[in-house]
Amino acid sequence: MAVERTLAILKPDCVKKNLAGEVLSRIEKAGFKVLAMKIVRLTKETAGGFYAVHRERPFFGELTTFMSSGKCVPIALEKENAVADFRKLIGATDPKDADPGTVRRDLASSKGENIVHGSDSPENGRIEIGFFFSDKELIENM
Ligand code: 3AN
Repeated sequence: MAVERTLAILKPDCVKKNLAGEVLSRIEKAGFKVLAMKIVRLTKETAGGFYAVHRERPFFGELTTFMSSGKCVPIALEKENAVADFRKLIGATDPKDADPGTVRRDLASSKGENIVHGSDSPENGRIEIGFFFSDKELIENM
């Protein structure tokens, strides 16, 4: 299996509920290598840039308001099969549909406020990591 990179974001609900450590612990226990991590407060415009593919969706305003409502923790991760394994760890978008034992099933309250983001392909993983981290930040931390 190929070594891949994926971007996790611990969302504002995760940080506000003091669950950042709990989620990071689950990520580490699942074997992901943390390449880089920071804490940021996104503006509504920056959140809109990150989620540009969802611009036409009815929940876009709700999504960008939520993502700019508090601090987030973007984390660049690396592992074999990282994209699929991370999505398995976090579970389905709606916590009601997520498998038992997943981050979203255990900790999330709704489809909108679902604790954590994970990239949906290796290509988007690289693009999304580049949204938050420079090459220098990644290389110097490897
Ligand atoms: P995922 O994050 O599981 O890949 P996507 O890409 O379908 O899910 O959606 C992006 C983000 O938009 C999700 N993380 C979720 O927070 C939000 N979202 C998706 N569907 C809805 C919805 N019906 N209402 C509110 N927010 C939503």
